[in-house]
Amino acid sequence: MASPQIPVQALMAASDKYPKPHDISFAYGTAGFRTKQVSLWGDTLESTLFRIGLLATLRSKKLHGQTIGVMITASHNPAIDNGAKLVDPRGEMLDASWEQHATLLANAETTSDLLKALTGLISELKIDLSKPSRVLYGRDTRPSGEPLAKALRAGLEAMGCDAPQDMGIATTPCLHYMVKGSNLKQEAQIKYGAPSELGYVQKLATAFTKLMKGKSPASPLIVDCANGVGAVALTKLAPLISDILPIRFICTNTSDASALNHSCGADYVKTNQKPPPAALDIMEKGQRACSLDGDADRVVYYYLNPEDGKFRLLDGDKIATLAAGFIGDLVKQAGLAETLKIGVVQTAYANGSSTQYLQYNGLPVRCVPTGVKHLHHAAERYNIGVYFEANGHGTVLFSDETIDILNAHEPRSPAQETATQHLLCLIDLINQAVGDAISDFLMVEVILSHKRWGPVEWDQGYEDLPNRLVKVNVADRFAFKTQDAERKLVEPKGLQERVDAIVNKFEKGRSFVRPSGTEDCVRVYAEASTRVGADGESSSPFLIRCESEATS
Ligand code: 16G
Ligand code: MG
Repeated sequence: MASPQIPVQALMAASDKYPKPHDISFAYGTAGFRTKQVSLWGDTLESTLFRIGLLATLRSKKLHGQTIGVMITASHNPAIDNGAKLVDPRGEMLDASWEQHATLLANAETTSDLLKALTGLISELKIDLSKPSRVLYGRDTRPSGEPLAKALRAGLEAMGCDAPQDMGIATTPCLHYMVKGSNLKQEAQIKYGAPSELGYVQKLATAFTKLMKGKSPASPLIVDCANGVGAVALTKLAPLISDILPIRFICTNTSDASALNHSCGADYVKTNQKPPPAALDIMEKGQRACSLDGDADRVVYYYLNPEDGKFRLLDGDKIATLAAGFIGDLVKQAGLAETLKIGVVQTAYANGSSTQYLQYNGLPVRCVPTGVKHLHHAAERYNIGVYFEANGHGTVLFSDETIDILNAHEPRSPAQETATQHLLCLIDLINQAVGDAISDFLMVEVILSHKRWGPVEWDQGYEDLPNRLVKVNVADRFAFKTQDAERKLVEPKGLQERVDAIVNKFEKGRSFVRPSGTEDCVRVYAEASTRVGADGESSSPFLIRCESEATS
């Protein structure tokens, strides 16, 4: 029997409705495709979403009908931006080798170019079109999400996707969770939880309740939802845990499209090093607050110092050290310190003090390039891999082997038994597919409650080195090539030596330059033991140039 062919006529007719804008070229980068839309209601990315629909169907067929995910979001970016990324069957980011296929399809100028590119891919990748295909898709609260989802659906239909499933408005981590769950065999799925939004909420609430058993209820936590989808997700979860964790929500306005990430959210807090105005209005000294980003996959904590009222940030590095320390102690208490090895994965942005603190506490630390996929893959190599970017993306991964070891473990004492049970509950509480702001803040709350710590005690582990991150507009960011997990520039030639010459003059000085993966600029990070050092000597032509360009 001849193998099925591309449904050419239907595909051409559908593709003509989504012409590619001629003046834009698209690139599948660190966070998938991302651009500014013409208006809040979109359209720049419609042709791209149509083509993602085609590619997601092909990816599913290539993987014998396993569910592939598509998330429509521009995360912490302004409301007028939007984006989309593909999610692979285990709930992880799209395999890097397929990123170029996505870019290729997105940039085909005409319908016939698109058809040619598709035919080429199908034969090069040996895709059997008779295989089934399943694609699950969701979007954040941006108004452009709806037309973009429609374009995606047209692409799925044109390629003959058997089972397109629309989650509607969803958080990025919930979509990752569902993709992972959908691809599990029945028995594993029963343990994992139902691959639905409700299944996820119940799984988190149950694990959180078990871990908080016997602990006194936490004091109220302020949660800034960035006026985004986190607010929607939390309306379902919060009532289930309100007895043990009272939450004061702020920035929950999802009906005003332009409010998203505006003067709120994790990126605002991390970049400006201050609380959102809405939090400042209600924060008491010493009270815990946290901010999610626009698609709820990133979280940072902060508080006002009880002594002087000054803002103190507890970022991804602080979350990583808190989690690694707590989980490390549980592993020891369970009697498994010799069996289960913990590792921490960071990027060059991790504050030098956090790295030193982890190493001092005997935890191996690895540095990888920026972007969740790099951290995730590196963390998978440990029994328990803790990974966080300083900006608040991150999670803790427990390998399959670790889960088996914990399930089979025969504790020799009640203390060992309790610690083992806590570890097993943490696996349910912590999203195993990707970092989730909500699951992460629940984890933080559990740890603080077990340790009877407030934010001050948590913060005492180490003091961040003063640091500075600036954005520099350059003619060609692709001229900047890095190595050693982005910590060294190899091109333009001679620039790294100039950076080193300045850095060497300062105690604990460290600086790196890397091209952004999401914006047309390069980023320059510097830290030193003093604020003056991190900002750079006044005679430093390099840093002065960076700063003036960044502020212009
Ligand atoms: C994307 C990445 C994030 C990274 C950021 C860096 C994912 C899901 N997101 O948002 O991890 O920190 O890019 O941006 O991977 P930059 O390359 O513009 O500095
Ligand atoms: Mg995000």
